[in-house]
Amino acid sequence: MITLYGSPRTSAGRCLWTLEEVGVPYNLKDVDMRNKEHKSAEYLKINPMGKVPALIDGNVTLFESMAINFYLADNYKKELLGMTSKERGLSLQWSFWASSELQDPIIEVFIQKVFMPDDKRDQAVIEENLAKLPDLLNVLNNSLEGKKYLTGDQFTIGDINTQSVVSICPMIGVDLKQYKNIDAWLGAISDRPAFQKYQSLRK
Ligand SMILES: N[C@@H](CCC(=O)N[C@@H](CS)C(=O)NCC(=O)O)C(=O)O
Repeated sequence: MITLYGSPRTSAGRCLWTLEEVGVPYNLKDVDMRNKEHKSAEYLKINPMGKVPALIDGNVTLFESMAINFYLADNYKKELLGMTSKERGLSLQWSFWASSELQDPIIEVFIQKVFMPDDKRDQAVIEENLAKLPDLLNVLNNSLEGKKYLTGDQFTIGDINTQSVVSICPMIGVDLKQYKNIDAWLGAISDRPAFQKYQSLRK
């Protein structure tokens, strides 16, 4: 049985969603981060980075949420990788883009707005990073023109990995409705039963 370490409202969430998409049984094991369980010697043997998520599947132990998602698709539902080389390339492209280009400015703002106490909040960091988002979101919005998903008609891990970053935007005050294609893409994703199950687990 697969074990996923983490909880739905962390980076483990995108893996939980993928587990629902592939439809295999799994255990979700909460890691008590308030009590630093993620830094315990026992957990560091599973994820030496001391972060969630991590996944154990038989003799396979993995960390890095987006890599876990590619592993799950490769093993349990290959179509989620993409059906053609082009789709697989696009799925990877958007996953790398989400983690290396889009995620950093979003997380910088998220940390300042959500975690930082009022007296420590750095408005300059917020403004500097918010200013990066329109260009990035326009790249995504333009690429989605005339497409249901990021590769076209085929839903892939690229959609999961990218949506899981884009979906933080409303929490930091970025209105996605102004990006019409992104808005339509989020709507198409929200119709998926696996996504709905994942959302119910976040509550
Ligand atoms: N690149 C990693 C990031 C994981 C990550 O930062 N997880 C956070 C929770 S969302 C964490 O465990 N933070 C604890 C820490 O950094 O000490 C991934 O995608 O798996």
